[in-house]
Amino acid sequence: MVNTSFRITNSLKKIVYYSIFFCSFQVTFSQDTGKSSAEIRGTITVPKNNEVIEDLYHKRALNRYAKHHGGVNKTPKPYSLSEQCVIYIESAPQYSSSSERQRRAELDQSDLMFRPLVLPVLVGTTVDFPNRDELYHNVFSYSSVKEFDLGRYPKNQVKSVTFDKAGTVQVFCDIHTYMFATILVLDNPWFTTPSEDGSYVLSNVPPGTYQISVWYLRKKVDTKTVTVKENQALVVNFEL
Ligand SMILES: [Cu+2]
Repeated sequence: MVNTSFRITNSLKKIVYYSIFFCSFQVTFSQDTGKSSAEIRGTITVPKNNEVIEDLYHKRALNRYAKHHGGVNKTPKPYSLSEQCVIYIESAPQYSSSSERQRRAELDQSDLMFRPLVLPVLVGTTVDFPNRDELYHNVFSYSSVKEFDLGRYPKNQVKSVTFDKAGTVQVFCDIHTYMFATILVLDNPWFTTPSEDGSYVLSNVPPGTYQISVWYLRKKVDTKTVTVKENQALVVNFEL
């Protein structure tokens, strides 16, 4: 009898120990990966008139060299909202380097335009700049975050740049002066682009108080201070 009750007590102890072990393991694991059930979601409403894009199309159509190469006879595919807009947290606590964010991205040159118009990347990302046009492009930036000049290169050639410092990089083409794009090099993985209906979700955000910003076309257009709690789905809408 004594033996049996001893065995039961011992088994109970083991269960308690293992439970504590697994619980603490899960908490540690969840903190290490930056995983949290909190999220920030909402809708971004953009103005109907898009003067920046209209101006780009207009200047592109006037380009003599492009005309000569048949570049402007083709109507370019309009930019989707996800190619024009980025939502991101300005600065966030430490996150695990095992973040699922890709460290490779692409800024396309096609139909005499860069695609997307704004490209968000995590610091350390290498961006490929493929030329998909029947003519030469010359991608460059004088940005203090990363200065580069890729020189002239023809169709199907790809040149790459690694962005190892956070900040804003304005990208241009030396041949087609109206071509522009922005690379947002961000120091944390909590950024996203909206769907066509303007909705967005920032998932697995650690609880805390943040500045959340919206970049639209050529500049940062809004910043809000928000506090998100554990297990909360915080709604933050933007009207630009
Ligand atoms: Cu060009």
